[in-house]
Amino acid sequence: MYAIRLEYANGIAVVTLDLPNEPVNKVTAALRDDFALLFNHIEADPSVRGVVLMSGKADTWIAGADIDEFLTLRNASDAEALSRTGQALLARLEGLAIPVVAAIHGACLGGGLETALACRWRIATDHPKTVLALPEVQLGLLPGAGGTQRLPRLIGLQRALDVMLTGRNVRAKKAYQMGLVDELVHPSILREVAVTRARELADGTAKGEHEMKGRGATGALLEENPIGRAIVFRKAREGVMDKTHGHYPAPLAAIAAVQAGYQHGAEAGYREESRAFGELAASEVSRQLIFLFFATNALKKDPGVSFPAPQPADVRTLGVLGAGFMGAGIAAVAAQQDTSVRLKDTDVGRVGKGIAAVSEVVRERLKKKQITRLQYEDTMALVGGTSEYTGFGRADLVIEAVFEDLGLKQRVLQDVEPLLDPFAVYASNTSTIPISRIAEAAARPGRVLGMHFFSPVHKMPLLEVIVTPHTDRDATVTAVAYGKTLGKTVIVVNDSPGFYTTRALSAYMNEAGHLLDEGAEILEIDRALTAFGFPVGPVTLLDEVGIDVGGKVGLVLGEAFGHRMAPSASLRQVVESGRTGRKGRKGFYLYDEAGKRGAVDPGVLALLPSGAQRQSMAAEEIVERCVLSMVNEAALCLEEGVLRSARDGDVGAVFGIGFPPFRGGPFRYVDTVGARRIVEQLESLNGRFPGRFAPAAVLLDHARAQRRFYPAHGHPLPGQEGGR
Ligand code: 3H9
Repeated sequence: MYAIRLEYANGIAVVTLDLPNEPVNKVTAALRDDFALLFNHIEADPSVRGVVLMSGKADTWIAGADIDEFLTLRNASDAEALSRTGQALLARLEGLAIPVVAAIHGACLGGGLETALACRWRIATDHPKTVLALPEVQLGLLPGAGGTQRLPRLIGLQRALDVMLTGRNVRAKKAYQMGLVDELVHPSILREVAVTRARELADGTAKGEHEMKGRGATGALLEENPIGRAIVFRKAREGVMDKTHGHYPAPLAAIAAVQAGYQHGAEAGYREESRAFGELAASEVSRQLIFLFFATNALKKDPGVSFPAPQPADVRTLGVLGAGFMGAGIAAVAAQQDTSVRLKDTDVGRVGKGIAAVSEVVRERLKKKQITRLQYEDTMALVGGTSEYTGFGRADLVIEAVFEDLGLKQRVLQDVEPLLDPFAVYASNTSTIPISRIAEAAARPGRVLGMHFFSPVHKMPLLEVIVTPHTDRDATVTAVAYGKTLGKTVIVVNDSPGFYTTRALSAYMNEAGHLLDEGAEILEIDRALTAFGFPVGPVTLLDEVGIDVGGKVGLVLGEAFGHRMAPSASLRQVVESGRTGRKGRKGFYLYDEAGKRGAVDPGVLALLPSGAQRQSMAAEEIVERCVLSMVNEAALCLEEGVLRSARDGDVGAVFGIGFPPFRGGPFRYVDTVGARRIVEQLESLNGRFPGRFAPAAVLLDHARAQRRFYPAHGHPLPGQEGGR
């Protein structure tokens, strides 16, 4: 067999899955063939009394179906057939006359968990690497190998829906509590315990120590009658609609497949599951989400510079300048990766507040029981505060997160630079100011770059690293590698005002400002863009990031790019009024004491050039103008070389500024709509608003040559890895 090793231990077949030349086990066609051979073999050999399924990989048990294989599916019926094959194979596993024990260490995901669900007994190692999940919804799919039917049977309807609809990772301990696994063991005894259990199950001497232990009384009551279940299903659908606004069909399809199983029996449930799997796998949404999976994976391997890349330096000590919200956020994620952090601000009071903010972020994990009290204390012990520059001489990397003011940033750099190791990397966390301008103050500009984190740092997945023509390649790879250590998806962009993300976002927000100038309703603007798929509308977002911050960014970009990016009159006037948005409890919307958003603030309307008289505007007009502003700006960033690739532009927009994931990103959006159509729309808008919508040359080229940014078929990223 190709991917399976077989050993025998006293009548028990110990099967080790180990797909050659692959970092993870995944259910490829070869592995499916091996399973079929294995079942034949076991059925033909009466001396085999039980089976243990183990993994030969260090950190994964099985990472699910082979996502690459999905790219070869031509249509919905191909995908439905794949699901049927998976179901049949696992039905065979479940139906074996002898017991099969899943001995799980590492990631047990998607089709991997579905395999474990078809086993008689599941043992997991109590280890941080062991996580169980059905992440299919994150790829726009549903569990297609029986998961929608077996999981509710095992752990109850409500828990199963939660696992399936969120796709979240369930750690081993939690999995045990909810009945998803039957036993927890230390990794060193996994094999031994699994073999013993297989033998006991074969002998009929195993104790059913864990029968539906996790189900609470409320869950059971609601779930055990059709009326209660109807409530659960309705609530689940409502929850999905609230979260997704109907843009993601997969979670709704998963609910329907589970429901079909309850209402019409397992056979009907399996049929519905594979039918829906086929339909979803052929959908545009799934194609976009799978693209994002490959794009983020490609970025994991991208050193951030062209090959051959220098080795990144180890970052053991990090200096953070500025103990405000961003500085503390960066310090918190760094300390959680065992980096020793020096947090510096001008006085002890500010430093104290910063450390308290770090503690709050780390404490959140303690509250969620993701870490122990001891781990919390160990993490906090890594964070030291200073109002001098004590300890900065040892820093491998310094991240400056002071107020957005060029003069201040240059002064801070000049103050600290003489104290640093000459090879230390100096990063600014500015969101707008060109790094080259900050680096003008440096004696060693080669060590200076930008590390643009997004707020809140511990939650936002993107890091934008900004390099100037003078930045040393080894400084870039160090910043990129450290960003990955912090768990971020990292894109590298070339220096320019607003870099990529701030610039593309500003173009979009500014167009919303122009709509306000013309008298559009605030609510209509926000609603149109959330309906398009943004998590919040642009006016709400301005309140969230701070109107003052938006005003400053607008000035810098207006100065850099002229008329196209000049701030709208509405923005200028609301900035002048002193409103700052949610943080000041006064913005475009009303806020209560706790900062909860209410209705549009009638007071703000008087500040807008078009006054309180608002007029309804078609959602299509709002969407077209705001979205195309962003798309065109992204295209300009690509043709100017700010972006290294369309891939980076798409990942940056989705993970940094909320571009709807199911649309793949601005460049994927152009491919979907067609460059020619996009150019026509831009030209028509440019006729109405001269100079604001002149199409980027790269779009004109693509339209003329009917070219796409990505191939229409096959792998979305052929040979796109590599760097500057
Ligand atoms: C499914 O199961 C459908 C079924 O219900 C029904 C079917 C009918 N396929 O991330 P890493 C590759 S849907 C293909 O750097 P880590 C990955 O691309 C599937 N390739 O490692 C990368 O390749 P490369 C549901 C996969 O340690 C390499 O392995 N499953 C797959 O940071 C290393 O990966 C998922 O959605 C795969 N399934 O994280 C799980 N998995 O080196 C997706 C990994 O060429 N996978 N690769 O760039 C993960 O979440 C992470 O990879 C994992 C490891 C946590 C496993």
